[in-house]
Amino acid sequence: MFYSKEQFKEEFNRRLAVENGDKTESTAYHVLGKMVCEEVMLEWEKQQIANQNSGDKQLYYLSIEFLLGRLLGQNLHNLGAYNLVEEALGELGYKLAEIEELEQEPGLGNGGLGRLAACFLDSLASLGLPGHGCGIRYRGGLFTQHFVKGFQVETPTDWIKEGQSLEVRRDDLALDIPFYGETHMTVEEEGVRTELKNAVWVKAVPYDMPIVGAQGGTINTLRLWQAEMSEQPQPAELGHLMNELETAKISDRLYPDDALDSGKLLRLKQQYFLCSASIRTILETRNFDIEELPEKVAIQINDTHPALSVPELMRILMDDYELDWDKAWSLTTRTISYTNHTILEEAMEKWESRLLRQLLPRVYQIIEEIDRRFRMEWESKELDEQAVHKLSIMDEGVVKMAVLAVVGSYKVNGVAKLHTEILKKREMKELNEYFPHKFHNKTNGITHRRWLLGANPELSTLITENIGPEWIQQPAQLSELGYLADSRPFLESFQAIKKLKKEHLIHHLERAHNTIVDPDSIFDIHIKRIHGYKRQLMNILHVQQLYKRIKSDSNYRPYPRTFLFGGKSAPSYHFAKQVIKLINTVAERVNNDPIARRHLHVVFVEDYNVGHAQYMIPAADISEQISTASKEASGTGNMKFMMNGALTLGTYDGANVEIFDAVGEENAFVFGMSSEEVMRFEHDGSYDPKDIIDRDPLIREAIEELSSGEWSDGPHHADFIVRQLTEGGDPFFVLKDLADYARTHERVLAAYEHPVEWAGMCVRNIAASGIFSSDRTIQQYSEDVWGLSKVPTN
Ligand code: T68
Repeated sequence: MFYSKEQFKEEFNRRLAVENGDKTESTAYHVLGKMVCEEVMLEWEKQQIANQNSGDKQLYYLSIEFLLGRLLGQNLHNLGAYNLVEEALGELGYKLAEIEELEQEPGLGNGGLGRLAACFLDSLASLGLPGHGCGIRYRGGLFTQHFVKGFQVETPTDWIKEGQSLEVRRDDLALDIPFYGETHMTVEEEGVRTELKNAVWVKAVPYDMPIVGAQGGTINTLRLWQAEMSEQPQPAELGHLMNELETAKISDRLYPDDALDSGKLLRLKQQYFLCSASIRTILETRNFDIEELPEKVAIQINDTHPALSVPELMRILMDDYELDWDKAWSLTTRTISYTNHTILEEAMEKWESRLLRQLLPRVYQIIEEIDRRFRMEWESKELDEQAVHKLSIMDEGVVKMAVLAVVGSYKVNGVAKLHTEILKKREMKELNEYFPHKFHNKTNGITHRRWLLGANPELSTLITENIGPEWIQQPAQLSELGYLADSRPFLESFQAIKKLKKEHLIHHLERAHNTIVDPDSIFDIHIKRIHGYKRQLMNILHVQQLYKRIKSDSNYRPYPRTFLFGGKSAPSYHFAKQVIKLINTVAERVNNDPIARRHLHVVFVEDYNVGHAQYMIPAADISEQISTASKEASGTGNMKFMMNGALTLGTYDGANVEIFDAVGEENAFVFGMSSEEVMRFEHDGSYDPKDIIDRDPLIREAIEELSSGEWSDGPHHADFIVRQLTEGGDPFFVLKDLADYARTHERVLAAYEHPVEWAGMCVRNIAASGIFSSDRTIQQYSEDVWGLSKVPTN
């Protein structure tokens, strides 16, 4: 269907005619979606069968989130049909870009962890490696964010509309998952058998989506599980625990509110549902001897949400396959590997034992046994209290999922060099000493197909015209651009494209938000989840300072800047919600001031998502990566900006450190405390924000204004923020880094006065960005952890 323009047009028109001649964009979207689907399906089915029969090792990537973004354009690109379809549709009077906008993006994720999973799927298929995703088919993705009087208000998002064309429900592969019940042991000749009796069942139905690799060569599968009422007989007295409503909740929402026990239990149900269904389907469709499991299957768990995979695989191997503990343990710990994405204490998952015991009695028993055996191994050693605590899976009435994941995996990785070092030397020091060969680093990456070829076709074409097309297959070849960083004509073309991408963003913002932005201003962009450690607060405090200076000093008339923000706060995260309100309040004031608005503009993009990011990143001049050093495990937005020729204004944190190394600090704006300093202060508790407030008049003024209610409309919304910055001890060192941050912005302004040199810096960033392609990351995982071989294609 996609071989020639004429053939495509003919087929497209034929199908359109069947739709009663309706030529709206919406019909065109559905027709095109169906055509892509049919193109993919046949080949996909063939490959699924071939994969199954080949005996080649398969990877399963288990993740509670997959933040896919829109898929129509990605599939057309990867089928190599995008340009053909764009032209053909153009001749028929349609704009492909506008048709693409009709797709509701599946928001099955929240932030970096989910988007990473999506980039990895793209790279696996594009590198021809047999790697599949396993997740949950939430009916509602992440909530939709609205601003009401500047506050974030959440409404549910229903991404599953009728006729999602690229998924297939597989009733033939549905499974029943047991919850609750009691364990029964019987002593038999061969040993003790354990069974779960009186379980309450939930049916898991898989919906499969094809993941099309570049050049359409390899098509892998993303399997998303949906919870439905089971047809198994339910125990009369417990059936109400999984009635229709309770069952449907399991795949209803991503991250249900876990303030109450009922919410906690629901998250636990989701996690077990994902692990159990995925592992069962892997084992039940296998065509190899169970003892060969580690040679045939790799299971990667994306953070600890799927860590119940460890006891669940044990349970199945022992109870269903009747293997003894040692054999089951050996298979499990040679099959599962784990990626850690955070060291933030509050994000380290701990489940109360009483909840686990109640919901999953057999799994709980196995966790107890894993803990007991592991404890026996190290108990004879002389360990201090701290070490005992760090090595305990079960501790003070909770199960620590990260420790369970480390003990049950053959490899454990952090997601950037600095993060891995912090894991090995501090957070998981004792575990690393105990398992010296387990820990390794795999610096994150992003798919250049979506973030450069897809989001910035103009820049991609310019690159190809100048260094040839090899970089598309081998992004490291982008380094060839380094030679052009001093070439005037090339830099001028780059500048023209940056301008064009700014115009595209402006047009997008006008359409989506009714906001008008100055195309000649510096676009300074801060997009990511709203969180204390990501320090959106520092950014907006700096904007406040600039505003004050413009108002009070008639000689200060800096080059115009537009500060763009985007991101959502977790619904129950009060501090982050106050920061959102503050940004919106500052925006309102600055944007409505006749003098200030010539120099400053603040735009907070509502309901930030992958689609917005694809407009914002290519238009950026400055990429704000200003987390408190040591807190951001890696960051991946930083890589997307770099690849599109934005300059990083950032701290020595996460993958920023590797970005600075790759491009040279002279091509970035580096500031702030180092991770050692931060950790030292945290350790000795000697940081007191009051010292800074007393010493620095600008900061004192900023705090006083916040306290006085000057930056609040109505009641003192900023009180909470002020308290955190003062009595709260300023846990993210906002005040400590603010002055250096402000000075660094002055450096940015000075550099921007030299457009040619600036463009040269941008080009050096693009040239150095190849190593941040997720193709590199996946290649390394494949070689060091998974041991995959390329899928042969014909
Ligand atoms: C992110 N983690 C890291 N976690 O913050 C980021 N949700 O530095 C890194 O680049 C990225 O992972 C990919 O490695 C998350 O996104 C979560 O979203 C999360 C953690 C716990 C509970 C819920």
